[in-house]
Amino acid sequence: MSVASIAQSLASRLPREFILGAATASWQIEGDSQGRGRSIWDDFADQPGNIKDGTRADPACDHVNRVEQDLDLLESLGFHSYRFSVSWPRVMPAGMHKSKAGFDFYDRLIDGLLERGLSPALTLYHWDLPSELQAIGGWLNPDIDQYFAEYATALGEAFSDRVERWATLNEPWVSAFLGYATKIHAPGINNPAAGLQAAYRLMTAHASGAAALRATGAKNVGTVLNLTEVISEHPSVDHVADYVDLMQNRFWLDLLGGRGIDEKVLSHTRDITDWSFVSEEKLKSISAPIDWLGINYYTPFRVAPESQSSGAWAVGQDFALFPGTPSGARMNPREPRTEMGWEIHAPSMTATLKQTSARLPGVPIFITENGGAFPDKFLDGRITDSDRIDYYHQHINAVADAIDSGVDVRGYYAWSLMDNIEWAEGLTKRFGIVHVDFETMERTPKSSSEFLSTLAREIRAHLR
Ligand code: PNW
Repeated sequence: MSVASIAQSLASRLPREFILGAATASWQIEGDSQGRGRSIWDDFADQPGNIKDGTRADPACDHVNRVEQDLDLLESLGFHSYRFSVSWPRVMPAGMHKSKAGFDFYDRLIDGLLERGLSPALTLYHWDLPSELQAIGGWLNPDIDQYFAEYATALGEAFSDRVERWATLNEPWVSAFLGYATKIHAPGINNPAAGLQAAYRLMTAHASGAAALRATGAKNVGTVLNLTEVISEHPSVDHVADYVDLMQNRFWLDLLGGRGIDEKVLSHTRDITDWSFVSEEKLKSISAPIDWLGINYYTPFRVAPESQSSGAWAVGQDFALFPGTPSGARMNPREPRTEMGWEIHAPSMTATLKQTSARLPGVPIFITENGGAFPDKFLDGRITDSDRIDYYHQHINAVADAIDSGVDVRGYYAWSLMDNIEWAEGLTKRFGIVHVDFETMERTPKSSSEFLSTLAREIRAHLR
């Protein structure tokens, strides 16, 4: 089948009003660190060894200086929506004072999207915390939810008339456990107790931020979690897989669903923390209804007995990221895998969608990220990334399967619009559907962008 006919048959499986888009995040693409305040990722990147290839904040994709060109690119691809994040230190350097230049930049971006027929989907926090807020404890500071609410108010006042959909946080699991429980990400703290406290405080900030946004008139307020199916590879490790599922998935959905913190989390982490920082009042605030939930899905987690593990390496697949995990097991991804070491297994995306809609019923879901890093090669000036097209094909089909079984999935965003700084992996992993030459900053659409572009047009075309 040709790529166009694959896109056509996929489109026929999706609702007519289904939203197809592409996603990015501020620190990964913007550059122009001189035009804003500092963030924890600038500080983290300055320390040799933290980012694999020594990549720092500049120039990234030089997006701030090339925003018109990037907007034209989004328009030419025919996407319905664009998911981006605001750099907190760009609009409020030091986390506190508003910067006119910072607001002007996002004004231009949002207006540029609307002029081109794309709906803006804005994430408030995709990991670039102002350094000054880290200096007072970052996500461990008991007042961090108030700072976040002030930031949310400022954004809501500026943009609530034009932003279609708001997300408070991106993947609090990553912020808490890669940033605080281990030192894979900024701020690089490496303390399991801190990880658990950060997880809770991030969610209190979600609550105060969502309320602050609503007070400015913002509509469609939700949040984004990275959820996945956790598969036990042997009955002897079922209890380990259950705990990983608890920390990866249920912990967050329980908080949002008003079920508090599971007894099993408390008992397994008893030697790490006493959770005395939790307040009933704040737990209640976290359970305020959200208008939508974003799921970032990439790969399943397979849990195998230590003795049966292949020892395969994969980014983020380590039990240190799940404080309190019982011993005796390992994460054990199967083939085929992407450059991140992440197993490609689309049925787990369907399973994740079904499981999530059962755990948080009645909340519309968007896939806010999905995609893969592959070893792209130029041939005669083109990148024919068939492996990435296959990945998108399989996973968007998996979304259609979930819709068929009754899950309310409203849209899907490809990660990512363009190659960018893949956090601690630096520029060594390319997730883009558009190639970026990091010397010349030239953008070259890959074949996968043509596939998604055809799909975006076909979804609307079967209206007629
Ligand atoms: C997500 N892990 O990050 C982020 O939202 C994106 O900014 C990022 O580029 C994308 O996925 C690809 O990595 C993650 O280690 C980073 O489990 C690491 C993990 C999960 C998600």
